[in-house]
Amino acid sequence: MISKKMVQALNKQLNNELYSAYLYLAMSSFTTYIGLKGAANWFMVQYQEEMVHAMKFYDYVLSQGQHSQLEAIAVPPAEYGTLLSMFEQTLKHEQFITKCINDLMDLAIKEKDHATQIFLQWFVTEQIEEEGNDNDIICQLKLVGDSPQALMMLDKELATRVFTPPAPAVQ
Ligand code: OFO
Repeated sequence: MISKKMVQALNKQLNNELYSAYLYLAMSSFTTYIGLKGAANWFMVQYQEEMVHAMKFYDYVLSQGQHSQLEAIAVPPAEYGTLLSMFEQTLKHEQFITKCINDLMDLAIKEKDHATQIFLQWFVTEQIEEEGNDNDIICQLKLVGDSPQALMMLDKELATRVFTPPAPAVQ
């Protein structure tokens, strides 16, 4: 049986994932505003992925016979600077999320909660991909430097990202 402490920690992460979604939605709005529609698409896909992450926590807590205590979502910044700065902020945020997932896993191990460890394993793997994607784009943006042409080319590439909805759970 899942502990109260574990449920509270999972609910906190549900809120973190909703904040992640909110942050990337704000970034999508900002990049549209400054004329980078490809980057806006990238952040919109990121927003959709974060909503999937949030719902995974929501569904898992229910599957354990508990329910989620929903809390207020923090307000994301309104201004973000350059695209390079935005991806550096994105990486920093994802490193924070990685730490949160690791802390949750540590708690699940401490409590010998095997089901929650299996559930969290997906997020451990996901965070490797999340940080990797951000690092790749940061490298590309450093190569772009001050060239508007190179920035527009990269923006076109960011426009190709598509959201893949998760496969339905096998019954
Ligand atoms: Fe960005 O991985 Fe969830 O929060």
